[in-house]
Amino acid sequence: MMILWRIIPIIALLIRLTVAKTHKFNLTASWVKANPDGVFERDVIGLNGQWPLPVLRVNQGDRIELLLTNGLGNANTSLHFHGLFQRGSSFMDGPEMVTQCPISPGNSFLYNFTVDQVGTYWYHSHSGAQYGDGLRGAIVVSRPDLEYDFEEVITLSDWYHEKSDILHHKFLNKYNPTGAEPIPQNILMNDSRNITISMHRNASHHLRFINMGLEVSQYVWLEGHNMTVVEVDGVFVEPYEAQVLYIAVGQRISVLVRGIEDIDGSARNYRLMQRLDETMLDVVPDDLALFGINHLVYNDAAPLITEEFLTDLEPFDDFELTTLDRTPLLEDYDYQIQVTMEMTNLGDGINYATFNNVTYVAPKVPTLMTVFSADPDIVTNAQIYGSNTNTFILQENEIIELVVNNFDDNKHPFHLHGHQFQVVRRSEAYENPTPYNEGSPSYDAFPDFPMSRDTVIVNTNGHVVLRFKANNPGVWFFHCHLDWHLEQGLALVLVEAPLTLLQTQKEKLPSNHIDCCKSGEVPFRGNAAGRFGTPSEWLDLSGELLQPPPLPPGFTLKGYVAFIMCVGAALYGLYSIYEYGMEDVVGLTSETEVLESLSTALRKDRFSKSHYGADLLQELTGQN
Ligand SMILES: *[C@@H]1O[C@H](CO)[C@@H](O)[C@H](O)[C@H]1NC(C)=O
Ligand SMILES: *[C@@H]1O[C@H](CO)[C@@H](O)[C@H](O)[C@H]1NC(C)=O
Ligand SMILES: *[C@@H]1O[C@H](CO)[C@@H](O)[C@H](O)[C@H]1NC(C)=O
Ligand SMILES: *[C@@H]1O[C@H](CO)[C@@H](O)[C@H](O)[C@H]1NC(C)=O
Ligand SMILES: *[C@@H]1O[C@H](CO)[C@@H](O)[C@H](O)[C@H]1NC(C)=O
Ligand SMILES: *[C@@H]1O[C@H](CO)[C@@H](O)[C@H](O)[C@H]1NC(C)=O
Ligand SMILES: *[C@@H]1O[C@H](CO)[C@@H](O)[C@H](O)[C@H]1NC(C)=O
Ligand SMILES: *[C@@H]1O[C@H](CO)[C@@H](O)[C@H](O)[C@H]1NC(C)=O
Ligand SMILES: [Cu+2]
Repeated sequence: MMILWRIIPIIALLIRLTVAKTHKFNLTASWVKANPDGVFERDVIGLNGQWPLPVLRVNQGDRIELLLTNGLGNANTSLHFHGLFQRGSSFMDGPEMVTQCPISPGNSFLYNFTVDQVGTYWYHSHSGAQYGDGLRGAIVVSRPDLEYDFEEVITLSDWYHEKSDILHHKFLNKYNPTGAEPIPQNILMNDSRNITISMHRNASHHLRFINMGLEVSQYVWLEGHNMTVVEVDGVFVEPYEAQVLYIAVGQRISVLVRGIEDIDGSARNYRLMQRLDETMLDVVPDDLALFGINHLVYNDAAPLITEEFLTDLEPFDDFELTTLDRTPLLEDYDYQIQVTMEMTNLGDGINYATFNNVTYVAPKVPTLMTVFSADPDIVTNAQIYGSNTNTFILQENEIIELVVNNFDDNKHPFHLHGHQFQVVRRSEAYENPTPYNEGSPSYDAFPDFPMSRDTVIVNTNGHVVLRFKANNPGVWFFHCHLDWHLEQGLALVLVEAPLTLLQTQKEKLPSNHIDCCKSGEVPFRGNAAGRFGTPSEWLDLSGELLQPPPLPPGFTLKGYVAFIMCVGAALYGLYSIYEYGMEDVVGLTSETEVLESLSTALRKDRFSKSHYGADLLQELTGQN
């Protein structure tokens, strides 16, 4: 009897751990009206007519069955579960033309997978820059080992008044040859502005911050309170005191905040500040609110302070964090991938982003479908995945080192699907491109217990070195999460353990996948060009989608004039970029106007270093 009583609680615990729940969601994406910044009402993508979107709360081991119906009428869609590994279910990862066909209007797709992680994640459309239209929300997997009294999920984002597809067309345009990114119109917290959070004296508050923006990183700081960082991107870290957080798009940081202990009855309220990192913007329009002023409320009767609360914007450095489980450095890689990213113009005059001179162009067949339709003897051949997709084959269980050299005057948050990576080296920002120099005696040794996360900032003109173990067979996208840059092709694809993937996951692929391709008339068999059959047919890529040819060397007179017009128009466009409209551009026709706008613009660093070469611009304007 005694023994039985002792065992019962253990059995109860085991049952609780093993009886995982299935969370069913039946969601239709459709256009609804919303005015999150209180300034402008626009169409956003709601789910079942609601926006903002719900927080998906689950426990580790639970299953999510999310049936997504595309009720948009005029756009494809898809859903990615940012940060979740999708171990054994790589076909549920979501990015269109990588792991699935786009869900065309009127069709449905069932995302069905188990969540085997704990922490703060989010879901978002992975069709172009569509999540900027609001198809994004939080996923929270509760953390039983952490003690706190109250919890808040707090989302951050930049906000555009125009729809993403319209911005996309203006952005990827020969009239924008410098690739100036669209400037957002506002800054949001929790899809709103000026929000209030109830605080409790001497209580422990767990705040989960998620940057769901399209482009701009944000600083976050509190008046009168410190923060203890306990998690970044689903990775638990040794408690780390911080005053200022810096959160790039795609990243998450969870903190504990203790409510003020000895506050008397006339308790005042405090400010929770957020600020856009305007160094990521080409221009900062006068009327763009860089700050958001939000409130930590102890006393509803006390006033809310509406002035900005300023501080030195010195965020803690995530490179200094140590994972809570002190996972040691992955020593010695088996396979190293080095990529150099640049922004450059191709022959169509549009500004693209490249890795090793190749801009990602989606294949005709989703890459995972290429794996699943290939024979074992050809599936490991990188050639079938296309010559314009930046695809790398990873051998199962190898230690991979991924080096990213940033040859651009902006910082970029890179995100890897299917993994968390160790950040073993991250350079500072530089004036000029400074690639990784392996074995350089001037570098610090790699940390013994490196920081790990799924989205990392590469500093301006600097580099990062990332390591992970290829133990999750799948097709994983690695891309800049600054989504305008993804649109410019700043992506590569890792085909991880293709043979195992083919042998273990093909049989699990729901027929829904193929139906989705069929209804959208997207081929789902063959190589990147949609060819299959004999081995030589598999290796024949004729008809694959390719990037435009390079700009011709040296400009013809005609090209020269066209060039001036384009640059002039774009620079003019840049200065009226808040409107970001082509209408503004067409007004600029006289040569004088063009040259005037050019010389003004030359003061902007970014242009003098642009890929047209400073020489040409100097020649045009007579400046040095
Ligand atoms: C999902 O909801 C739609 C519309 O409400 C309904 O027609 C459909 O039967 C539901 N599907 C499932 C699987 O519950
Ligand atoms: C949806 O995707 C298909 C396949 O990529 C494409 O042909 C079609 O133009 C897309 N539809 C829209 C509305 O973007
Ligand atoms: C989801 O996947 C599980 C495991 O493969 C399967 O048992 C279940 O039937 C699926 N759910 C639906 C609605 O198809
Ligand atoms: C923020 O909201 C509070 C409460 O609704 C209001 O008193 C305050 O004026 C607002 N501040 C701004 C800047 O809108
Ligand atoms: C923020 O939004 C989420 C999701 O809508 C909600 O659960 C949460 O209560 C909100 N928090 C605050 C402080 O408004
Ligand atoms: C605040 O909380 C701590 C720890 O829970 C406790 O030791 C302390 O007495 C509390 N202070 C007050 C003023 O309640
Ligand atoms: C915040 O941390 C700083 C530095 O550790 C310390 O000086 C300060 O007293 C702390 N503030 C609060 C409100 O705990
Ligand atoms: C990219 O192209 C340039 C010019 O053709 C060449 O110098 C450079 O080595 C190439 N870079 C890579 C990484 O292939
Ligand atoms: Cu980028």
